Amino acid sequence: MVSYDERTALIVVDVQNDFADPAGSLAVRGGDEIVPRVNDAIQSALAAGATVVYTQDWHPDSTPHFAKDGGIWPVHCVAGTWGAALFPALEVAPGALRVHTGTGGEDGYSGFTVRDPLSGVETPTELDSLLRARAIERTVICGLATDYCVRATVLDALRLGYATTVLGDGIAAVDLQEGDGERALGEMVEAGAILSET
Ligand code: VGL
Ligand code: ZN
Repeated sequence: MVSYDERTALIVVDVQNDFADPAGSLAVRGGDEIVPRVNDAIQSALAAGATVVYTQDWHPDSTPHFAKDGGIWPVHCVAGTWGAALFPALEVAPGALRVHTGTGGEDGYSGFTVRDPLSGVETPTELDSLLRARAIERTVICGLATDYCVRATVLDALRLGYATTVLGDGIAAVDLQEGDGERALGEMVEAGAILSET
């Protein structure tokens, strides 16, 4: 059971149709099943005056992130399309904070940074400054997918100095290789994340 306060931000990572809906182009197995737990977390966070931020993978039509353009992924979360929209069963407060990643065709998985696909140079998104402006000291992270965007966001949060909890019942993995999700969780815990249930 995780408790929230005004110095905590709940970061809901990429709970978008292409990942969460079984008909999505990069549907994560069990991606829709985490949503009730994520909604519970959102309710608890809001009730305690915590900040809630939603990240959204937000790609142009062509990006080296996609297999058709030299990357590894099917086309997904193209800006403004159904696949990029937040999954309808997810509770989103009016005026909720959203951070879009990959908007300039960048690669990378973290809500905090994007990576130039050619040079590998990483640049920050607005997420860290948004949290600092609210004097946030701790993050609680859930969403999709455990082995990509959740992993990268958790590792960046720790690197940036946030005490960080990952919600074990609020995440689901792509598992391109069997066990990727479990390995990613191990890495997060090794790096200092606390693994907890909603
Ligand atoms: C993600 C694969 C490709 C994620 C994003 O949100 O975890 N995974 N793009
Ligand atoms: Zn993506």
